[in-house]
Amino acid sequence: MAKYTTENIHTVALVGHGGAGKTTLAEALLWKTGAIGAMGSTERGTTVCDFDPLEKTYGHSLNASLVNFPYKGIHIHLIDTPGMPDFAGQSIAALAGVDLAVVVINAQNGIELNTSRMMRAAAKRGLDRMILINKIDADNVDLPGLIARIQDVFGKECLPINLPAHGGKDVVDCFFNPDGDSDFSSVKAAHSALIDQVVEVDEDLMALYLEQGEELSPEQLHGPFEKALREGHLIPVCFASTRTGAGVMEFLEILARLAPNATEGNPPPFVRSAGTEGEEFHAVADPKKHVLAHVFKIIMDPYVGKVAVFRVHQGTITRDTQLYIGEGRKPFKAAHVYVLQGKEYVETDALVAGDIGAVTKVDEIEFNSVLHDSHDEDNIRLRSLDFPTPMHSIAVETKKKGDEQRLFEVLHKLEVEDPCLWIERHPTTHETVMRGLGDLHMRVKLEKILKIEPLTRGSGFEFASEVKGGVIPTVFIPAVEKGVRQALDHGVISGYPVEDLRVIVYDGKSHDVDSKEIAFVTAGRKAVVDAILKASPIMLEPIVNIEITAPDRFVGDLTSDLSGKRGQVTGTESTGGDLMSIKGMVPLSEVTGYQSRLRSVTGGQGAYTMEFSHYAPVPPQTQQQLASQFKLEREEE
Ligand SMILES: Nc1nc2c(ncn2[C@@H]2O[C@H](COP(=O)(O)OP(=O)(O)OP(=O)(O)O)[C@@H](O)[C@H]2O)c(=O)[nH]1
Ligand SMILES: [Mg+2]
Repeated sequence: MAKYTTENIHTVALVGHGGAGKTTLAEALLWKTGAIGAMGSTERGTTVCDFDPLEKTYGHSLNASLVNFPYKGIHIHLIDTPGMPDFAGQSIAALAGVDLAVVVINAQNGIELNTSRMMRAAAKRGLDRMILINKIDADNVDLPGLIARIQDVFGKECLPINLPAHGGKDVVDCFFNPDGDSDFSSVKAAHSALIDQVVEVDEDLMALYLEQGEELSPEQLHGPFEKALREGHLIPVCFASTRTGAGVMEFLEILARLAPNATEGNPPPFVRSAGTEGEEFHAVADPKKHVLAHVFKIIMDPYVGKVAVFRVHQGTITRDTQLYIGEGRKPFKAAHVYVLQGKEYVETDALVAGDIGAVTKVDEIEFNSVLHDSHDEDNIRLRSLDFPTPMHSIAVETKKKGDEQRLFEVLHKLEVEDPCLWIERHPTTHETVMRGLGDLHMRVKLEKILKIEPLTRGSGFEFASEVKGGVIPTVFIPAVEKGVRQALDHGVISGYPVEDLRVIVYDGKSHDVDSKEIAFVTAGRKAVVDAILKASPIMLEPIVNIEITAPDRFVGDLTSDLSGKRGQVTGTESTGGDLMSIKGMVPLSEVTGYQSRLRSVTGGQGAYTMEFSHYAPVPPQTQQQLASQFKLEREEE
């Protein structure tokens, strides 16, 4: 059986923007607790969490990875998530596995795009939140200024729980410690601010505190502290440098002593229903109850097969437990249960409520599946998380004919691992399209697959012949179809393929001597162009909501760049420090490859996200412009 109890399990996700130091922090914690003998680094590609070869190439996390370690009798399950916005699918999904989200902020950059996004996502999920300001060793950091900005943007509930001391070489606790020296602010003031905030959630304690006027003990404060976290009434802020090690032990102490245990977080939003809505179901983190576990991550491991990573919310899973999936038709028995440590699967006897573990080789399990061991819990599901809609798409095809099925299998594997990667098969063109969150997202996924290249468009229409009396000889009907296809493939008004169309040929003429195949091809092409032009066609294009974050000195350049791309700026606001967020709407066609545009405008200091908004007709002058340009090209042909 497990060597620890549900009350001793703390589950934590490290989230925040790319490059903030999450993976290095996870590594430092593993090292300090003795789980590893030496500390690796993401630059050298030697960390436990970034084990994927592509993560080593890019120097960034691309997947959420799991580690666990004991510290002072507490068992900590930690999820290191990717911070780059393109990989948000993995970081948002990880929130369903934990009770506490620690948002790591890079002291040099302040609040960045994914800082705000993950703060919001964690709050929406009802998670306890904490902020860790990392890289306090770096030059030119303004920590008091950053605290002020954090409070400005995320609220006065963000209060330092420790403070840098001795020029950032140390970090001094302000929660258990009522007094002391620090680099700025005073420990005493920070301590009272924290305690004041905590007692606000407990009237009795507040009365006692005011009457007695004496120090409350950590034991007295524990319950109210957890309550304040649950209610979002307190968001502790701590400091660290994972490079020098300052604040790492202090953070570990906080994780062990103050992070919620598996019974102290807000209950996960389960519902009992066959649909998405339904009556709420309260899982109770009790190892003796029926099993209820939720799958928040799927790994398609080339050696192990399908791996389902889940959080046990109720009950105990052993290797003999018979489990049902979702509506509970067919049970399966997990031959082995595992705990993940980076890339290692460590077999274990039992996973209790609060634990994060995995089973392998069960094909029916999907992302978001609920596993249970009694029909009493059939049709329980966890409310879905909000994922950004993948807006970038590319068509993929195999070089060799006959490899399509294999390609589809490979793409499907990528899809089941990532909630923000969609693979679609176009029913008429038979085109396989991959949709993701951005250029980088697509690039990384494509690097996983070999030998793929952009598709030449297929034939997206239905063709029928209703020719009567043989006015067009049957042998020439395919020629007409060929001409029609040519017209549709090359576009009629603008050079974009025309899709979803039914063309019926019903009449024509032929001549015994002059009728040649080429004549029918041409006739078919011209007839379609004519018909479409007579229908006064309009062109529609997808419009996206875009949010850009960059230092304020670039705002002018970025907004005018956006306007130049037929975009519309709907608002700009400060997100703290010198960072500004620009929101707007822009046609998708104008922002393909925006990543490199943004990089060149901001010198690599900008980030952006976008999601689909709606379809809108292209402006008349654009349509005209595209049309006349196209006409010119056609004439040149
Ligand atoms: N100066 C300084 N650099 C640090 C510190 N912590 C991490 N770094 C460096 O910052 C860079 C990014 O660190 P990572 O741990 O990979 O950051 P991450 O948050 O995991 O990034 P993503 O995986 O992209 O989300 C690396 O070059 C680290 O060596 C720190 O405390 N001080
Ligand atoms: Mg990382």
